[in-house]
Amino acid sequence: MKPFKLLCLLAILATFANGCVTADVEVQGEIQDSEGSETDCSDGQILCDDVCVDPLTDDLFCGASGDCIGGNDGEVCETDYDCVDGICELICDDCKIDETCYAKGEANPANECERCATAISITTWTDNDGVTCDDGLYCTDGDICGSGTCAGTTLDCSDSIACNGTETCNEATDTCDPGTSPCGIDEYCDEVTDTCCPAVTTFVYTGSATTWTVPTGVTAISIEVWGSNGVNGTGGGIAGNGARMKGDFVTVPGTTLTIYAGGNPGAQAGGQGSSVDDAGTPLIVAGGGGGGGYGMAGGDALVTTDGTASPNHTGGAGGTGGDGGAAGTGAWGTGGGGGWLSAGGSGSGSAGGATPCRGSVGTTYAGGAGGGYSGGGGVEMYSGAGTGGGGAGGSYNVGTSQSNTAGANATTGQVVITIL
Ligand SMILES: [Ca+2]
Ligand SMILES: [Ca+2]
Repeated sequence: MKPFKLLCLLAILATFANGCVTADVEVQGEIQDSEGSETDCSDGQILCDDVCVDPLTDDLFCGASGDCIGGNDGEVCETDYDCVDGICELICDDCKIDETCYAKGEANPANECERCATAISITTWTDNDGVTCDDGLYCTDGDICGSGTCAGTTLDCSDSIACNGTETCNEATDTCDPGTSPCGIDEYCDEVTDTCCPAVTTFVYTGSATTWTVPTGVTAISIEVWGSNGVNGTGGGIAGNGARMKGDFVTVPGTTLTIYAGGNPGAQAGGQGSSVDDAGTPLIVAGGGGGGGYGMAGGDALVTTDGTASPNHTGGAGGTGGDGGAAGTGAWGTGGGGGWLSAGGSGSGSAGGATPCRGSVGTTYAGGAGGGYSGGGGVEMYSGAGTGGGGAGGSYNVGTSQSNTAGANATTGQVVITIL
């Protein structure tokens, strides 16, 4: 007979010996151990691996039941887990939220406006109001936590200048974008005074150079220059016209540009070139026309850089590459027109035009030469040589969006600067 069954028989016999008849024999928990002896586990415990354990609290046999073998042996609780009521549960020192432990004060990884506040709750997040945060939006400012949510106030993109328009925030590009200026088409926004000012400034011939300083905030201008015509000759000799040159230029605010609007002083003089330069470096030059000779026309100024010789008489060559033109020979030969870099050559009849871009004066039968980026050529003149008009000055333009016209100006020169 096997020991277990012997045990049961003895128990039954003992019951009869006591005079009690019962079939309600308590056998559960009366178990034989591996050495062959019987082991009693107290109520609520079961024998697992030869040891009586409480399956409700035992970390090695958590939730075990019955014979504690195979699928009845419960589960082993891992580190940080304790067996509670037969189930392995995560044990946290501070907060335990959604089966994860968080230290006291630790922020919710999914919401920086919530934190573990053990004094308030160890099982749910607590609002972390009043701390700075980032709502991820460029167009909000001063982001702060409130009611567990991060939010800011609308970012003020205004530059406090009205005349350049109202800036707006662009969330897509994380930028404050400029507005549309309320200034009129002929005005620009002066950001210093916050005033719409005339965009166009015109300079006319005065005989002297003047300056113009690029206003604050102005980064682009258009310059249009008109070279002066020459002076008509006697006997119906029509003077040549000046060139017109126009271009757009990138500017640095505060830069002072030098302006000269050409004239045509002197008898039968060649016209002066008109120019704008930045500290001696020419930006744009419009050549002056040649002075008229006796009954003979002066040359019209071209839009190319070289000066021209007399259109109708032997004379000096036009200057090239920014130099003055050559003089005409002969007792009354006229001087060449001045270029940007050098004066025109002097003839016996008149001196060369000065640099930069001044014309030469004419003699009785010969026109003076126009000035320009390169000077026009003077006219050869001596007794019996006939008559002739002066050569014209060349022009120059390093601007963009150019618009240039040869022989466009039949009066004295001017310079027009437009703020873009
Ligand atoms: Ca923000
Ligand atoms: Ca503004």
